[in-house]
Amino acid sequence: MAIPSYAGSARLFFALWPSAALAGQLAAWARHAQPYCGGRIMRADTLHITLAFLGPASPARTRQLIDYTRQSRIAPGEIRIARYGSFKRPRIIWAGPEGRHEALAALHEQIWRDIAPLGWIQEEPDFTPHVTLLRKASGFEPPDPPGALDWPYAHFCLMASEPGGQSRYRELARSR
Ligand code: 2AM
Repeated sequence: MAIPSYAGSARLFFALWPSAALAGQLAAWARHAQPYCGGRIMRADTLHITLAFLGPASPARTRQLIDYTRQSRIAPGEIRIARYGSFKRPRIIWAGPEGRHEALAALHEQIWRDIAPLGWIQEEPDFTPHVTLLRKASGFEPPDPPGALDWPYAHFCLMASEPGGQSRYRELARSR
């Protein structure tokens, strides 16, 4: 796959992307919370869990990350999306697992360990796996969630968030 011409200004991140069916169910979670919390509902095709956020990368470093992603293999797992949560300062309402998800935490650590030799240093404070459902929320007391969702995963993706702030994401590579 060609490296996009905006490489350098795009922000890169590793993510788990849901199937279209699961994204539709997550979108229903967003619609369910919106009357309570306000904010802007994220488009179903943008919903994901970020495993590691890198930020801008030069074309050469982007190529290294694409190669890393393509040769990676992860243990398949499952996430039970069972709760709403919120980040008040960025005004986000999200969906995520109940409690700590050991396999996701391990995957997050593994990715950062693997890309350290490429010069990437983990700057994220702590890892809270979540799917952002609403942005610019005005209320932070979401309702009880609809029924839990089971999210099986078998690979992760290297994604580029295109400049412009419209939540336009492009897959650059995926693991095996
Ligand atoms: P958010 O949904 O909680 O805003 C693309 O922007 C993805 O990277 C989103 O999942 C976003 O999380 C995440 N992201 C953006 N900036 C980040 C940062 N500084 N640290 C961690 N994750 C970030």
